[in-house]
This record gives sequence, C-alpha cells and structure tokens, in this order.
Amino acid sequence: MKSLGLAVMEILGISLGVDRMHYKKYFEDGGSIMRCNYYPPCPEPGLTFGTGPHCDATSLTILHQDQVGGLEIFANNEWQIVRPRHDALVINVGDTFTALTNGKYKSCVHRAVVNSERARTSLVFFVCPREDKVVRPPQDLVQGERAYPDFTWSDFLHFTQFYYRADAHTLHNFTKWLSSSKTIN
Ligand SMILES: *[C@@H]1O[C@H](CO)[C@@H](O)[C@H](O)[C@H]1NC(C)=O
Ligand SMILES: O=C(O)CCC(=O)C(=O)O
Repeated sequence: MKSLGLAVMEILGISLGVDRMHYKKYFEDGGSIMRCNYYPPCPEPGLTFGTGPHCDATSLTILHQDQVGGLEIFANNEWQIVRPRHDALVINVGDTFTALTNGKYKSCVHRAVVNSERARTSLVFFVCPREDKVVRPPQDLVQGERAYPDFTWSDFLHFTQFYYRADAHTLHNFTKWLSSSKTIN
C-alpha cells in the first residue's frame, strides 16, 4: 500500500508540473493510518449516515469498499454514488495534500450512507507525511499569496483528534485555530 501511495504521488507531481519526484520523496519517510469500517444494516437509513460528510485530513486516501455500496462524493454540486468495483480502489485527495499543493488539488467531501438490508465494510488506507515534517507547497505552485500557513501533520492530527471532528471545513478551521493559538503564544 505504501509503494502504491508513492507511485500515485509521482503521478500527482507530474500532473502539477513540479519535479516529478517532489511528492514521492516528501512522503518516502511518511506514515500511514488504516481503518476498517463496519456498517450494520440500519432500519431507518434515511435518518442517519454511516459516516457523515467530511474531507480526510490526511494526504491521500486509498479506499476499498465491498459490493454493498454506500460511498458518495460531493462533486458538481451534488452527491454522486461511487459504484463499487471489486477490482478497483478509490483514490481521494485529503486536506494535507490540498495544503501541499497550495490549493491546486482540492480535498474531496464524501460520506457513507447505510441501508436497511445488508451490512457493509470498507477498508481505508491513509497516506500521511512524517509527523514533524513541515507541510509547505513547492515554490513552483506559489504565485503570490500562500493559501495555507506552514504546519506539521502532527499539529493537524492533534487538532482533529482533540478539538475538531472532521467535516467539510476542517482545513479552514484548523488554519484559523493555528493563527489564533500563535497570537496567544
Ligand atoms: C468551521 O468553518 C465553517 C466555515 O467558515 C463555519 O461555518 C463553522 O461554524 C466552523 N466550525 C467550527 C466548529 O468552528
Ligand atoms: O466507508 C466509506 O466508504 C467511507 C469511509 C470514510 O470516509 C472514512 O473512513 O473516512
């Protein structure tokens, strides 16, 4: 999974027109988080979500869902079903990668719905930088203002674990939180 993540990083570097090895090298000593989600059938699926709408705070998400289905992404102003395919993985950009590209790649808002009939599982692998590494876009992607300040993955992870439940505005509110805590210090 790690080498797959690094291979995608190389492709993303190429697509952005920066040094093709830039992101691959940056994540070489990085870490990862893996999560297995189990969603039991729900008698009233219209009243809840399996996982509410959020962006992943991490950098890159590699997800596999079973054939039951339930993953949806918010794109072109509407919720769109991500049809399960047993032979495919879903790749999502997370907030930390948004910051690393100065906002060029946008993290994707997604959610998981439940259904009344069948239990569902998904397996999710999150690619992250080494915790103490500064998250900063390459100079090529900064024309004028920086979209986000410098931070470390460790700070951002801490924010989402102790102060803020990930939603569609996590990075925005983290940035605000960072600048207010700097003022206090
Ligand atoms: C996060 O930011 C959004 C957009 O500015 C705002 O509506 C929301 O209230 C914020 N949430 C928290 C918990 O600060
Ligand atoms: O179960 C899914 O398809 C989505 C899971 C998810 O968004 C997450 O674990 O962060």
